[in-house]
Amino acid sequence: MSESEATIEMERGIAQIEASYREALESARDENELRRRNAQYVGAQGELTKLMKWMPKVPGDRKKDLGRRVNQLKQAIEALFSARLEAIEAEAMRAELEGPFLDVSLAGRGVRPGRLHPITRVEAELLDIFGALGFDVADGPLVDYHENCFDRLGFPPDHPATDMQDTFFVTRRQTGASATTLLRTHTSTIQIREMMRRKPPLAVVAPGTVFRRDDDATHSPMFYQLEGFLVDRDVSFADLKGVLTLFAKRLFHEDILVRFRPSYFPFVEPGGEVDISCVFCEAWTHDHERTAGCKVCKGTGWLEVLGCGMIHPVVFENVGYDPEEVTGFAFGMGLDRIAMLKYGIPNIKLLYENDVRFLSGF
Ligand code: FA5
Repeated sequence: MSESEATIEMERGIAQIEASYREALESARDENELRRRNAQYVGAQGELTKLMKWMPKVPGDRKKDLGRRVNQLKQAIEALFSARLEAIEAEAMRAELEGPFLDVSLAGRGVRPGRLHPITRVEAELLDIFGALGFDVADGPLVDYHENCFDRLGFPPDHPATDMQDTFFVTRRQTGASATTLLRTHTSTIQIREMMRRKPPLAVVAPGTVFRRDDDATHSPMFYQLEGFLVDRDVSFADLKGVLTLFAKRLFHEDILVRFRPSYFPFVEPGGEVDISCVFCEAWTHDHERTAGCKVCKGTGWLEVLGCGMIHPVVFENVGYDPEEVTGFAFGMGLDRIAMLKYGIPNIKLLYENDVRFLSGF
């Protein structure tokens, strides 16, 4: 191929491209088509790029002019491409904005908030109720001394206390060498600790876990109690009845009936147990037929919820209070028992099986 042929090819190519590119780019209807057509001119295999292959053969005096024209053409194509691309994008945006509304949001999965464990809920409710009556909240250690769990509470040394509240011992007293420690069997240990620490008047509630060698549908080796006690001058059994009746009404039902039965605990005198009218057959409505068929209260209409009594003078002496000066009452309830009654949970074990439904609402 001669030099003049190369020049002619380039001239012809440039003329062809000049004649066609504008129409080609302007008639492109969308971005893809525009890019494709642009590439046909200035892409790696594009016509303008191919034209440059003639350049080495073009005579020296024409090289500069043809090179400049190819460059100008390339710039013109690129400028037109950019302008068209912008216009096409603007048009697409306008069409989308003016077109039918497209809802791109998905109905979400919904957040399912968890719930507190039934025992935690019962505990919080009780603290609210007793807090409103002016009771403070106290805590104590899970491992405590034999003295705080039994001796100072007036359990006589030969008392079968450790049978009555089958105890897990941590250490045993070795001929007086070291104190006996145990997993507390009731929260009454906190009565002793708080009374030794503070002077009356005082009104305290103390929730916490306690441990006994017990294991059946209504007894667990670890369970929760809430202890309550109030010490002041002239505290009477009427105060105890008033506080516990109010507690039962607030926790369960305004119309609930409360019954006090005599019972024995070494640290109270007189001592009693409190029954509430059954919350399942709603025994306070006196629907005798319904109560007769109730499996929860076994037809009696009553459910036992706690132990209580007037604090024994011996306990006051053991903590350094003068029983001639102060009187007081104490009570202790099983929170598991109350949670089971409140939420209709048939077996205490269910509370400790980590069944996630207990935390997701029921
Ligand atoms: C006591 O533990 C006394 N400290 C309560 C008390 C305090 C009486 C102050 C007087 C004055 P009792 O052993 O009855 O009492 O237990 C109290 C409650 O704990 C019971 O009514 C029952 O609801 C619950 N309870 C007892 N053992 C278990 C167990 N193994 N599992 C679940 N709950 C239990």
